[in-house]
Amino acid sequence: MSRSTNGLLHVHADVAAAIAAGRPVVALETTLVTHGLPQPDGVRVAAALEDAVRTRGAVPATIGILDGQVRVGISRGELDRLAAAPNPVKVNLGNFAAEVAAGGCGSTTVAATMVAAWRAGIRVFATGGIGGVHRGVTETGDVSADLTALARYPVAVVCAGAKAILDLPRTVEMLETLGVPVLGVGTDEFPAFYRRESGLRVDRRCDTINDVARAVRTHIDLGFTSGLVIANPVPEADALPKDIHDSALGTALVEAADVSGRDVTPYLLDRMRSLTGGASVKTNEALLLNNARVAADLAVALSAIGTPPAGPSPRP
Ligand code: PSU
Ligand code: MN
Repeated sequence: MSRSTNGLLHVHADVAAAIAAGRPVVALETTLVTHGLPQPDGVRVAAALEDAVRTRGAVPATIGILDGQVRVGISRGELDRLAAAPNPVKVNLGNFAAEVAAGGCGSTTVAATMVAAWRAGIRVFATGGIGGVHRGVTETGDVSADLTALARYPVAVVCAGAKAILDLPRTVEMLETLGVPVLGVGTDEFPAFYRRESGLRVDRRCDTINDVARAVRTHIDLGFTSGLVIANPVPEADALPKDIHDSALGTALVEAADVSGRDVTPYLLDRMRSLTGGASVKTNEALLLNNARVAADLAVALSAIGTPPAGPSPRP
């Protein structure tokens, strides 16, 4: 595979050409593939997300770490290798550099994917739901590095809000504290991943993708160096029914009492899967595809109004 090297990044040739020409590119993460979904769903969904991005006229750049190389745009075979690894490392901000230095393999979380996307000059990224402030934070102090990355790197993250396993009111408060804009795609309400409603507000509702693109562009032009949350609710028909959702979540949270650190999110997502008889995985897949499509539309709209200069923006 031919690829260009930008410092420590290994950017796939197709992705590098699109970035250089200001054509639309969408970053995709790999932790949801290795830790968020069971196999073979993970690899199948990853390929479907790439197809969804291509169908809407953008170039997908799935990001992961292979043999110490930060890959921006990985092939299907490489994705299979990552997914087949016995214990793939979940890479966030803290363990990123050491994993690369050691020549290891790992999947990138939202936080790690944002860093790689930003360094490569990609402005738009699609995931399922961002990490945030965990329930019981006053005891555990568990706050996802995704929030730290959102405060630091100017990438628009299209997501179905934050995962409902989290403390959503505290997560929204933290985004406000960090100065991360939260734009609702056709909604006033911050979405709750498997469900559309949370009772919490977004900073601003955007009813067209051009409204979102203008807000993102203006955020960058004003010199903000933070990311943005583009909150795109799961389609109504794909949302988990409230009773099923609430009872599964209640049980999963009780069961997770002894789980800590990086294992918490994968554990809860897996418990939701079995407690809903697999329905949560179908919902997760549907919201991921919906986010990939909206992210591609956003990348196309941004490219049409003139993407900000390629490459990382200057640090303040
Ligand atoms: N979205 C999904 N499934 C996932 C994730 C997001 O639909 O598994 C992953 C992302 O990679 C995110 C991570 O960064 O969950 C959050 O983990 P933590 O709470 O440990 O920071
Ligand atoms: Mn954590």
